[in-house]
Amino acid sequence: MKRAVSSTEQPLFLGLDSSTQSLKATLLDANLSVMHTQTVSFDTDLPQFKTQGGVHRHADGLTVTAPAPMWCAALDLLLDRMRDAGWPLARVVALSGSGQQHGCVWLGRGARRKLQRLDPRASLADCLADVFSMPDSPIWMDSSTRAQCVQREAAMGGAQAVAELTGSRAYERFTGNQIAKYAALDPVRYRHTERIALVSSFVAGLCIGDYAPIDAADGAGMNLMSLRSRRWAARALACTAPGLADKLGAITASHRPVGRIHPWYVERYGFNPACLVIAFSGDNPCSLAGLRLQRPGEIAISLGTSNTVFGSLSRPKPSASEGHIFVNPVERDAYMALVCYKNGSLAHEKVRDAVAGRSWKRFDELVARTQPGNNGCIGFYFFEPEITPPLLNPGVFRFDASGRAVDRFEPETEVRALLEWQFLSMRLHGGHIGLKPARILATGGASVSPAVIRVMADVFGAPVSVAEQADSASLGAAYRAVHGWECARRRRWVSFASVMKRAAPFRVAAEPDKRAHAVYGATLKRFEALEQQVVNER
Ligand code: XUL
Repeated sequence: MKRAVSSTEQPLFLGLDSSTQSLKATLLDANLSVMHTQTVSFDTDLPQFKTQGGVHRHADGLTVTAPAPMWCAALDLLLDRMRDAGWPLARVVALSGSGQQHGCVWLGRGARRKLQRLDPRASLADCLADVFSMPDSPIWMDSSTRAQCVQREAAMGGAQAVAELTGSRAYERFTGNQIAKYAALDPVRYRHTERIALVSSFVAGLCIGDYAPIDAADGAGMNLMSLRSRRWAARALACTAPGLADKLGAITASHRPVGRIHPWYVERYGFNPACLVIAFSGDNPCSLAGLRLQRPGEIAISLGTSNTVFGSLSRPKPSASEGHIFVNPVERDAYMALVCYKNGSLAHEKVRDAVAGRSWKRFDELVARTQPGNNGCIGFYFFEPEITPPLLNPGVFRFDASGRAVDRFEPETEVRALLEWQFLSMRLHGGHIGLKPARILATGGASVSPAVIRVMADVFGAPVSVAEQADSASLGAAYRAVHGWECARRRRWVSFASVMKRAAPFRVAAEPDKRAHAVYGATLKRFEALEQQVVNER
């Protein structure tokens, strides 16, 4: 099976996305066209891990973890499916990947040796069954580290100082606060932990059979890295846990190779032994690459398990009140601004199930029966503790046109209220950190709905294009594989834009309606005041 790619065969590129609910793969040809995609869904394909939506929610209502061994089993299954479907894996010259951000994987003493000595006769799950010093990985949905956030912010000179140093004030889900919690809970386990990886760098490590460095874009979501120098910030490490720098390893630029694929993949699945592995990154940085956001004023709205709104920035202004600044994974010396919502697709589904008989079609029909502005009705649907605005005590709140709290809306009012809440909130909070769109690129499951796209275009007053492949993170990972490979091949920085010239342009799916946009402009102040009222009352 071992052979190099012959000069007559077109090179191929692979992107992996280890997201909250699934592991996906996208295979690209040399013209950047998608040849194949494949998915493993954690709940249904790996029922032995007993996850719901890919996670375990703990009894305190705040702690959320995912079983780290599941990510190995998922990669085994994904590789089997790619092989069984006849993917030409021997032609893959580079691969890269994406991971849900902030989550961490704790690897015990001896894990590195086990990674290096993967045995092609056994699965990853079997080879690596006992490498985890903490098999339940805290993930981005966790909100249990308020105490650590308060303590670390105080140690670093306050929330604004932390935002300026790391790009964000201390957030519960950010890795540094999680490490502080678990290191204090069990210092012996912490001492016996050889490496703490992010989900992204962990899966990269599975591919190279070694510890892989954390890339600067995902590293910015830890409250541990200096945003400007792209190195670990001594002040942030000092107030987290002893000896942390050694356990975190190096930081690398996102376009850099981290190694070649391990022989395990060559022997077992027929990969090309020369296949380069480009640094893996976070799912939002990878989506930025997948949506090819380049011009100022282009912003992305990703409607997934989390909803996010983000865009590229050259001069970031980190704020203690909201949003995050990460490093841009595909532009040198650039940044990306992001606002994240926990109540994304699961909130959307809950409302659909309650009033639209579990049908997206019916949901959209109901939306069409109402007018922009929803006759003054506004709702807030916090089924889970929320990140934006920060709210640990969930609940659903509805207000009629006179601002009176009401218990329920008619089904058609309810569905529109959900969408208007999501997009008005993005306009409000995204605007605060400089995300003012001239053009929107929408991605994620709900972006296929015309009703969703219409409300989005009208709320923002900007044309919306929809990515053809809803999973922009795995596509973006594959694009980054191409970009990293080009840079490595030419031994110099090559601009991402020049590499992406070959990709097909996005088509506009909705133009904004001026009148509807004016209604939303007039609603925004009222929306902001009601949101503040809800936050104050919780
Ligand atoms: C971003 C965030 C989520 C996760 C999971 O800050 O917490 O978007 O990356 O998708």
